Amino acid sequence: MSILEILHYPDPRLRKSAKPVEKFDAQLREFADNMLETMYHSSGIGLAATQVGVAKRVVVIDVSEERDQPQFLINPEILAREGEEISEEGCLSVPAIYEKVSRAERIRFKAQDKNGDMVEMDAEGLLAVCIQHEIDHLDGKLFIDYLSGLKRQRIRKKLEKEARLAQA
Ligand code: GNR
Ligand code: NI
Repeated sequence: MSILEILHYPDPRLRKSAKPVEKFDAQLREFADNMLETMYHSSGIGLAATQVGVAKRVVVIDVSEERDQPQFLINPEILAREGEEISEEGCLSVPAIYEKVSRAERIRFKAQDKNGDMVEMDAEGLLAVCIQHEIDHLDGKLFIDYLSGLKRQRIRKKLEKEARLAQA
């Protein structure tokens, strides 16, 4: 297993739209396991393949307190949305920024597991927020896109400065 490098905004690779997974083979399972290890290593509750520079529709999630309930969502799709809820979001690709975002309160979604078997489920609360956040990543979208242009520009300048300092 290995820890993958997580891209930071404004890296252009975060804006790519991910392609559906077609082959459910050992390589996919190894990649998904590496994503899970990377997510736990960074103390995240979710991670999309886009964030590690891979344009495939693979998501890992674990919203449990004990960090022992991993979920692998391959080719995830939202089938229905209900209600609206505002909650504070963060993102491993937008480090140390937390802002309020409005999302559907409940969703019905489908996804394939690591073996390619289709599952259909309902989600609410933090899990629903996380799934919506991760599917956005697969479509090249970030939670800061829901903020004002001015706020987003401030965040971009801050992270660009941090990237320059890390380089020097
Ligand atoms: O770890 C994460 N926490 C989080 C908190 C509120 C809403 C969404 C998230 S997802 C984030 C990890 C991440 O960046 N996934 O893409
Ligand atoms: Ni994120």
